[in-house]
Amino acid sequence: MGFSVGVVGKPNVGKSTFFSAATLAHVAIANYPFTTIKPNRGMGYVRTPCVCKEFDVKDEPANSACVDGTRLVPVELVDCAGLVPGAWQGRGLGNQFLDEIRQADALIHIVDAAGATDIEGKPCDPGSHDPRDDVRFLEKELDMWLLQIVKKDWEKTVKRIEGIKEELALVLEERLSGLGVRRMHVLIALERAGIDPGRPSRWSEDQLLTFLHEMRSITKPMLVAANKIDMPTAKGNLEALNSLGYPVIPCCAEAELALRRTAEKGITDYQPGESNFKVTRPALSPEQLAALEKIREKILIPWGSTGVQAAIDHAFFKMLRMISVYPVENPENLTDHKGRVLPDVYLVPFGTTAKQFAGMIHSDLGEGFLYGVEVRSKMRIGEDHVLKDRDVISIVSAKKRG
Ligand SMILES: Nc1nc2c(ncn2[C@@H]2O[C@H](COP(=O)(O)OP(=O)(O)O)[C@@H](O)[C@H]2O)c(=O)[nH]1
Ligand SMILES: [Mg+2]
Repeated sequence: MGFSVGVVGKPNVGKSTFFSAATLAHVAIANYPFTTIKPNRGMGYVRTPCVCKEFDVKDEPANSACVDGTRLVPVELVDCAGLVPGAWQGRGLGNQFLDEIRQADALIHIVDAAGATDIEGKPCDPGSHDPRDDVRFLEKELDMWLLQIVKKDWEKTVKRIEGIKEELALVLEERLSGLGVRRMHVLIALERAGIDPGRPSRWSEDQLLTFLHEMRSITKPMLVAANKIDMPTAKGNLEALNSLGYPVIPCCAEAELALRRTAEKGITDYQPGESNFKVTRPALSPEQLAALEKIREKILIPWGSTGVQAAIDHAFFKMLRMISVYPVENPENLTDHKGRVLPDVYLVPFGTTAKQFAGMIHSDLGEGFLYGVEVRSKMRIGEDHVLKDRDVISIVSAKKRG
């Protein structure tokens, strides 16, 4: 639980606009888990087709919302400090930036696809800056930062591996646990870098860097939100951005913010992620109407959506491989102990077992786990049963929850 995605990038690319739009929830989600949080942390949500339609019930969501059969599940987003060259050496807000990245499980890299800001984020002639440089620059900053951390006691690390014959994967897991590095990540990165894990003393600095580059791309998966697609110079840069090996999602954060604001005020009927909206209140000036029509014609029709919601959904479902699971107490009428129908949905990592899931709902439920019921098939499931996306699960436990 508690996965978060960092919104990162150099200054002036639209990080705060993206973050404001994403965290401006137009539907009330009653008891979301992030009540006291820092100003640059906020709640956005992911969208998933709700199971209410399939089970043909009217649901009463509690920890999430259901709008026309789409479940909106709260997730945490972080508006990270702007990245400046030399952040890894502590330049600018470098330390704050890296600390925020350290805590994030995945990154949405906002890039000015229009090339209207230079490498430091200062405005320049649209089209004159190559946005691919921004991606390479972020990679370099993160890799150099990792290198610096690892090099601090590299001698000692080498001794542990070659002297005491400890496993490199175990040593680095221990050293870098604060960065979310697991043994498996180290092993995969070693394999990809093609270097000898038994003899780190023989690695060149380049090899060490290659290894850390691979490890970073596993522990901090990243997508590129190609922002400012409303600008004429953006379209031509998309193909180039696509060649860098990251998922690229065309995006117009400004349009999403405008649409969510009008929806909040009841001026439009707009659901984030949708390809259209309706003006519901006619009392708009011709200028306001024209601005909204422009968003429809220049963004929603040609691109399918503003890309903001798509980027968040992609980060949680495709990069972090989360699945949505609905716990219910009563498998017959899909209610909880208060009689609410399908009240909650949990986002959990793919691979979560029935017993782990029980423990996420309540520690007692996990400790006293007897068996579960997969409601769709009415089959009993054991503690090691691996859950699937959109499962509805009832847990039977020897301990009643609190
Ligand atoms: N044309 C255009 N401008 C945008 C878009 N998103 C943000 N901006 C503008 O870019 C500037 C910087 O935005 P901001 O969100 O403060 O960037 P940050 O420094 O990365 O947080 C502001 O003038 C925004 O209005 C967009 O999708 N299209
Ligand atoms: Mg900002």
